Amino acid sequence: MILLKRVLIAVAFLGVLTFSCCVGDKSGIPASQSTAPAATQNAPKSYSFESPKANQTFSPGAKLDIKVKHSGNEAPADSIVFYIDGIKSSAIVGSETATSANSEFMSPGIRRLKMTAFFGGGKTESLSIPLRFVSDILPKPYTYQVVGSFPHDTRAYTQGFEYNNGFFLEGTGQYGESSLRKTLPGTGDIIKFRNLSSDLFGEGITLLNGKIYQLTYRSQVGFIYDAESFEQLQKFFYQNREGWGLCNNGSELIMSDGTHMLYFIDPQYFSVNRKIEVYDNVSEVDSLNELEFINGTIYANRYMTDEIVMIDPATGKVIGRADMRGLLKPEDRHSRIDVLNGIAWDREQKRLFVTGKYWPKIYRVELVEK
Ligand SMILES: [Ca+2]
Repeated sequence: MILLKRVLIAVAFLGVLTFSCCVGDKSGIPASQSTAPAATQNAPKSYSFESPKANQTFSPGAKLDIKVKHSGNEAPADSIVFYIDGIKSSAIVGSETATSANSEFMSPGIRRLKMTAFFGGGKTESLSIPLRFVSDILPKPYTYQVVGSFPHDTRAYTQGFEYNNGFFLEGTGQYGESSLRKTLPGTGDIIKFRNLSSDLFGEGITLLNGKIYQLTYRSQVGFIYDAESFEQLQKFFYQNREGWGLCNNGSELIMSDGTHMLYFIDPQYFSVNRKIEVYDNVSEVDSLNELEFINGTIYANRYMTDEIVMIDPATGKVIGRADMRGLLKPEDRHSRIDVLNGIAWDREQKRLFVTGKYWPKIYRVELVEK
């Protein structure tokens, strides 16, 4: 059933070409709502992009060569202004058809290049195409060294994992099996435990200012507990179709939802302060799952992989990727064993712990640049 997650995360880069044509109207009433003759609204499109092409891929910083084509019987526009994601980036006048724009300020993701042509008499015409910006950074490759191991409950379908003050905090998933728990690293003993209602599938957790936040998979609801007593303090709601991983940067919750997006959320009002699109130098990096914020970098498991990616929270660029293959030894596999998921950071002693769903062990690892 969990495999259904894969189905819902595909992000297709289908070109959506939008076009609008309107007659200048100081009344502020959109042309579609005005009484302008139908012939005006269906006027031939005067301009199209020759370059770039819709969905063309760029690295931030690349010079965007823009070329437009004028067609039809109408006189050329007096001027054309170009915008990237709403920011004025270039302009041409008269019969010019080519210019360039700087994309240095672009962070990775799908951005829209829009042209607005201004004609004599106040008529304007706008056209926009999506462009795809990937990262300009080659992620550093990492491998790992196992420094130690600790017992892990093989009934724990790990969805959230943190370390705090001598204990692991763990949120588990599956309907009827979901829980929040606090365990002792040395023995695996469960010190505190709380079940979720059997109609909820627990997901990521994070500890912030004495409160534990826990997401659920498809119920679009999260829970806040007192970190000491596990008493439920509050519920919160989110728009993402699915909740996956959770961590925090000390002031905001950072949430994944199975896509390549990460959301920075106000922990009091649950508004989305901002979001980033996670890209490496080739494409978007999706299936972002359990998260950890370590020294200003977001570490993320990628669902169904043995990979942990390191993400710059300012830009979404993947700056490193750790190949964790071989961490779980054949003798530790059992019939219900599932994927690597769970990254916890001990800030005081600078120790990194990783585990997986139903894994019998938690590993303390050090990541080593290849
Ligand atoms: Ca974590």
